[in-house]
Amino acid sequence: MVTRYKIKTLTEFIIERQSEYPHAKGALTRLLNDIATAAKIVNREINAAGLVDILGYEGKENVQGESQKKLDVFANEQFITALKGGAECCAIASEENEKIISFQNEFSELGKYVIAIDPLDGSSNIESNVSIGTIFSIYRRKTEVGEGGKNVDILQPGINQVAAGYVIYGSSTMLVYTTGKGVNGFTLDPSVGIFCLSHPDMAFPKEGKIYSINEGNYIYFYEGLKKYIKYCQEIDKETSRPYTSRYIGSLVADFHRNLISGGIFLYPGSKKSPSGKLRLLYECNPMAFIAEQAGGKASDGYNRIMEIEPETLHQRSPLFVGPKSMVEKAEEFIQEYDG
Ligand code: P6P
Repeated sequence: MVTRYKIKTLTEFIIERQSEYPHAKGALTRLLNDIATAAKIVNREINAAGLVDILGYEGKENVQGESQKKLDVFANEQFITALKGGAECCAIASEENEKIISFQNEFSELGKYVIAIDPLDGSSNIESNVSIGTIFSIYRRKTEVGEGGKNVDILQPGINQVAAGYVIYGSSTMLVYTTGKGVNGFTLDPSVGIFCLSHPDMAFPKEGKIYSINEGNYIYFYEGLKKYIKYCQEIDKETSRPYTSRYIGSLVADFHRNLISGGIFLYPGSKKSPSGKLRLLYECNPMAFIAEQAGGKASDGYNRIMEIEPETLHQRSPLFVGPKSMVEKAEEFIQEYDG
C-alpha cells in the first residue's frame, strides 16, 4: 500500500495559521504570498543567470557604494513590482534604494503594511555560484491609511515586526519565515512552482559546534572578540571545542546552515568598521526575529538587536546571532574585555 504524504503548501499553511490571528483579514496572507511569488521569479533568473547575459555589473552603484549586479537590480524590481501590485504594502525600504519607495496609488495608499528588504543579499557571490538570499521584515504602518508610507512607518524597532523571513537560493530554494509563532521552512518544488512545508517548527540545536566569522578582519577586531575566537579554538571536550569554523560570506547561507546544524554567526564592530557591516533594518532585525523564534538570541554584543531604535534606513549594527548559550558566551568576552 503506497503511503501518500499530504504536502502542505505555503499558501495552505499561511491561510491555516491566519485563523490564529483573529484581527487578520487576509492582508498579511496576501502580502506573504506576493513575496513568495516574486521570490519564484527571482529564483528562475538566478538559476538561468549562468546562461543568459544577466551576470555581470549593471554599471551603477547602490546606496552602499557597492557595484550593482544585474541580478540585484532585477530582484529589486521584482519585489517592488509584486508588492506595489499587491496593494497591501504602502512603502518599501530596500538595500538597493537610498530613500524609501512610497507607493502613491489609490490601492497601495490603503495598505496597512510596510516592508524592509534586502532583495538579493550576498550578491557578490553570484558568479561563484554560492547560495544567496532575500531577507525581509514586515511592519504595520504607523501613519493613517490614505497616503503613501513614510520613513516613520519603517524606522521601527525589530520588536514591532509582524513577520520576517528569508529566501535562500541554494541547492534547493527555500523560504523560511516567522509571524511570531515559531519558524517554518518551505522548499520550492520547481516542477510546479509551489513552496511546500519541508521544515516545520525550526529551532536551533541547544549547543552548536560552529562559529561563523570573517577571520580575515582579525587584526581589526577588539580584544574581547579576539579572546572569544581563541575560546572557540581551544580544546575542551565538555563544551565540544574546538568548534568548526564555517564562513560562506553570504548571510542567509551562513545563518541557514547554523539554524539547521547549530552555530553562531558573528559580524562584529571593529576598528575598521565600528558598527560592523550588516544593516539593522533589512538584515539584522529579520534574522534576529527568526533567531529568537527558533529559541536563539541576537545581540550587538551588548543590546538585544530587536530593541535598537533605528535612526536611519541603512544604519549598520554588529550582529551576534545563534543558540542562546553561544551568543551569551560571546557577549561575556566582549563585555569583559571591551567594556
Ligand atoms: P564580508 C554580503 O555582501 C553581506 O552583506 C552578507 O550577506 C555577508 O554576511 C557579509 O556581507 C559578508 O561580508 O566582509 O565577510 O565579505
